[in-house]
Amino acid sequence: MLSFDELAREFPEQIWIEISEEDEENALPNEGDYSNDAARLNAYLNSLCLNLLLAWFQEEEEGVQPLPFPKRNELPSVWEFVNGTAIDFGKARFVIIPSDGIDTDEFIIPGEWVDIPSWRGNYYLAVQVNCEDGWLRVLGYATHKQIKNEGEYDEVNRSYVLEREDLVEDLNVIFLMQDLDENELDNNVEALEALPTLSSTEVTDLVENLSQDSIYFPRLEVEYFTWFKALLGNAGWREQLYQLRLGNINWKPKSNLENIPVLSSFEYYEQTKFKLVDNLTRLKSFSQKLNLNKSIELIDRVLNNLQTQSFSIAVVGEFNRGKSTFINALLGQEILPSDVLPTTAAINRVIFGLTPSVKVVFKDGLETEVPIQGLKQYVTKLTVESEKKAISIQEVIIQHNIEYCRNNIEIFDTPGLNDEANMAEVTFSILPQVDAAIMVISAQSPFSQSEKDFLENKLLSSDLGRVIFIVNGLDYFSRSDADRIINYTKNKITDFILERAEEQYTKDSSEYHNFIKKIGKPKVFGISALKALKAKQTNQLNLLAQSRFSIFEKALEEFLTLDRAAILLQVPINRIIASATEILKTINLEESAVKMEQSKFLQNYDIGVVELEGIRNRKKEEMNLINQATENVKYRVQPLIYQLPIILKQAAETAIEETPIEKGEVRSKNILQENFSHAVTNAIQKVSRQFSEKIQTETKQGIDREVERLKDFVTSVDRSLNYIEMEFVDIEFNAEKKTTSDAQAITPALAAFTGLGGIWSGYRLVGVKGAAVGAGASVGTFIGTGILAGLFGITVGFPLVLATGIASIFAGDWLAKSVFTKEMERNFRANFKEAITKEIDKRLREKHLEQEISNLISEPFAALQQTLNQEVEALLDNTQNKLAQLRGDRERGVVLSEAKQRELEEIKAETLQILDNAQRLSQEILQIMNS
Ligand SMILES: Nc1nc2c(ncn2[C@@H]2O[C@H](COP(=O)(O)OP(=O)(O)OP(=O)(O)O)[C@@H](O)[C@H]2O)c(=O)[nH]1
Ligand SMILES: [Mg+2]
Repeated sequence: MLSFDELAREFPEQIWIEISEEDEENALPNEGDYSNDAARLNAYLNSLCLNLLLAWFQEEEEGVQPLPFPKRNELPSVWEFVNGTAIDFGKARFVIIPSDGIDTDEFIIPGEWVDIPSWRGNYYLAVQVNCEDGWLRVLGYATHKQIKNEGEYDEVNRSYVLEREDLVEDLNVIFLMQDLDENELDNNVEALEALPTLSSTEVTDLVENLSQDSIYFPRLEVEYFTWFKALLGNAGWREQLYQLRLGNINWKPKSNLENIPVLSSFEYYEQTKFKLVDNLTRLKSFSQKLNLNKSIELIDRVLNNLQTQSFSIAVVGEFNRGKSTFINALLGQEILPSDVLPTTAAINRVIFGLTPSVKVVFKDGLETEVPIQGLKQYVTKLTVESEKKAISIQEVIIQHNIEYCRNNIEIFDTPGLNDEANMAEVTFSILPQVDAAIMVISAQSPFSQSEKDFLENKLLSSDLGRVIFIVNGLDYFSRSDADRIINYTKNKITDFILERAEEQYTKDSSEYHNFIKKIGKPKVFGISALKALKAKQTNQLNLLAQSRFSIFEKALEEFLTLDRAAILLQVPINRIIASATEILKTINLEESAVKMEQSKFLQNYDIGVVELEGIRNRKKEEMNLINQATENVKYRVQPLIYQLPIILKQAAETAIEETPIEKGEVRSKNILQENFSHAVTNAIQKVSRQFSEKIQTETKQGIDREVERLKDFVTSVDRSLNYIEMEFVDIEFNAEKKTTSDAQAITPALAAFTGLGGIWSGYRLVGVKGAAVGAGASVGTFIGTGILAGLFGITVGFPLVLATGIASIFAGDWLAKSVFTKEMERNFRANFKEAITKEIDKRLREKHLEQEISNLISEPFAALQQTLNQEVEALLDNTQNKLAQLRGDRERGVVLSEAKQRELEEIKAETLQILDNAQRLSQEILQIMNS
C-alpha cells in the first residue's frame, strides 16, 4: 500500500488533501440531524469534502471567497436526500460529488445536481474519500454540458454516469477562474428544461408521502422523479419535508395546506422568474415566426424589466442603534464601519458583486473606486476629514459576494436620524424608492418620542405595510426581560397606529375597521445584531439561536417575497397569457382561412376590416374619456390647492400660539428658536401630509373609476376579435375544431385577455395589500415606485415632492436673521408668526405648486392611456396584418405546406402548455394575495 506522499507523487495533476482527526470530528453530523444511517454517512462525507475543499479554494485564490451552496444551514435538508454539495467560486459553480468506494472507474452524478436549474453547476468534481488512510483526492472534473451530452443516464439510480477516463484531471481551470469570461462559462452548461410547477395539492401529496421514514431513499422511491426534483429545488418545501422526516414538526391536515405560501422564499421566486423568462422567450420566438411584431415589443419590455428587478431595503433609525452592525449581521461579515460614536455619514448601498469593490459616487457626479478597508475614511463622521468627505458623497456602492444579496437584494445603510438635520434629509430622500424599511430601535430605550415622530411623519405617510421594526441589543437583558421589552414595543406601536387611524377615520366606522384589518399587526422582532454577527463569523449555531436572528431573517424573506414578488410576477404572467392567447388565435385563423373558398374568404375579410376599424374608433373615444377624467380630478383638487396656504399658515399660527415660553427661555434665542421651529415644522408636516394624502386618494379613485369603466371596452375588444376569428373558423368542414379544447383555450377569461387585464388585476391587488396609513391607498408612494412602476412602467413620487419642499423651510438661516433683532424679543410670538407667514407664501410661490400637482395627477392617467393604446394597437395590428398576409398568399396561390402545418401544430401544443402553466401560477398568486 502506498503512503499519502507516494500517491500524491504518483498522480501529480490531481489534488490530494490529507484528512486530520480534527477534520473528521468537525464533519460528524449532529445527533438527530438525519432520519437514517445512510443519510448520516452521506452528510459526513459531504461535510468533510466541503470543509477541506473550501479551505483549499480559499488558499488557491486569495481575494475570492468560496461560498457553499446551498447555505450552511440548509445543507442538512439536501444531504438528507442526495449526495453532493456545491461551491460557488468567482463566477462559476463547482459541484462536488464525493464517493467513498474504491472503484473509481465511474463518475456518478445524481440527476438533481444536473437538472434542477437553480442547482446545476459549471464544473463537477469527482472526489474520492479514503477515510481509512486519511486522505481525499479530486480525480478530475466534467462540465455540465459534457454530462448532459456524453453522460449515460442510469434510470435506476437516477444519475448520470461518465467514465473516469472522460474526466479532465488537471484542475488548472480553477486557477484560471479570474480570466474566464461569461461566455466560456455559458459554454459549459447545457440549456435546461424548466421543471414542472407543482400545484399545492401535488406538493402536499408528495410531502405527505415521502415524509414517512419507512421510505429510506425518497429520491429512488418517488414515482415521478421530475416532481421530486421540483420539490427539492424549492428550499421551503425541501425544508418542510426534511423537518417532517425528522419528526420535528407535525403534519398539518390537508385542508390547512391548500394555501401553502409557495412564494415565501427568494429561491422559489427566482426559480419562477427563471421559468417565466424562459416561457416568454419561447413565445417571443413563436411571435417572430408568426409575424406578430407588436407582441414582440411588448414581450421584450417585460423581459427587460424582469431582468433588472430587485428588492431594496433601507435600514433606518436613530444613531448608535446598531443599524450598521445589523446589516453586517445580515451579510455575515463585518463590512460596514460601526462605532459607539455617531458613525455612518453617507448612504451606503450594498449589492451583490462577484469581486468585492467600493465605488464612491460624489454629489458632483464624479466617481472613484476605493479599497473596501478604506470605507471608514469616506462614509463615517469619526474624524474631521472623513466627515468632510462624507458630506460631498451622493452614495457609496459596496459590491460584495455575499450570499444574502445574491437574490437581487440591495440594502441601504443610512446615517442616524437625530444627530444632524442634514443627515436626516439624506435618509429621507431614499425612502420613496425602497421596497421595505427596517427601523432599528434600541432595547434600552424602546420607541422614543423622536422615533415616534419619524414614524408618523416619514414612514407611515408612505406605507406601514412595508416597515419592519427591529428591537436591537437584546443581549443586555435576560430572556424574560427581552420578551417583555419586545411586547412593550409592539403594544406601543399598535397604540400609535390605532391613534392615527382614529384621527383619520371616524372610530368604529367601516373604513376604520377596514383600515385596521388591512394594516394587520406591526412586525416587531427582537434581536442581538452583535451576537448574530459573531455567530455567523464563527459559525456558532447556538450563538445564532441566542441572537434570535434566524427567526427574523425567515420573516424578512417571506415578507419581501410573499406579496411583493407575487405582484411582480403577475406582470410577466399576464404578458404570457396575453401573448399565448394571441398566438393560438393567429394559428387558428391561419389554419381555417386557407381551407376557405375565395368568395367566402373575401367576404369575411371585409367584415374583419370593418370590425377592426370599429375598435379603433372606440379606442379613440376611450382615450378622450381618460383625458376628461384627468381634468376632473384636477378640478376636484382645485379647492384643496387654494386652501393649502391658508391651512398651512393656520397650522403654523396655532403651533406658535400653543408652544409655551418658559421663564428664562426668553433670554435664550437659541432655545426659543429651536422650540418654536420644532413645533411649527411638526404642524406643517402634518398638514402637508394630510394634503398629499387627499390628493392621492382623489387620483386613486379617479384611476379606479377609469379602470372599472374600461372593463367594458376590453370586453368588446375581446368580443370583436373572437367574432372575426369565428367568422373564419365557423365553416362546415372545420366544424369539429370548434369543439376541441383549443377552442376553450383561445377564449380565456376576460381579465387575462390583454395586458390591460393584467394591469387591472395587478392594480386591484396593489390596492388591497398596499395599505397606506390614512389614505387607504397609495398611488405614488412605495407602491408607486415599486409596483406601479412594474405595471405602468412609470415612477411617481407624491409625498416626496411635497414633504421635502416644505420640510426644508427650516434648513436655512433666514429665521435667525429675521426674528431676532433687538426689540423683537419682546414681541416674539407675533414676529415669529409674521416671519413664518411670509416665508410660507414665498415658498409656495416659488414652488409652482399647482403646476407640480397637476403634473403628478396626469402621470398615472397618461400611463394608463399609453398602456391601453399599446395593448389594443398590438392586437389590432397583428390581426390586420395577418388578414392582409392571408389575402396576399391566396392571391399569389401560396398554400400551407405540410411542413409549415406541422410546425404550427407544434407551436400550438407548446403554447397551450405554457398558457396552462401561466394560468395555474396566476391562480396560485391570486390565492396568496387573497389569503
Ligand atoms: N451589545 C450590543 N451592542 C451592539 C449591538 N448592535 C450594535 N452594537 C454596538 O453599538 C454600537 C453602535 O453600532 P452601529 O452599528 O455603529 O450603530 P448605527 O446605528 O449604525 O450608528 P450610526 O451609524 O451612528 O447611525 C457599536 O459599538 C456596536 O458594536 C447589539 O446587539 N448588542
Ligand atoms: Mg451606522
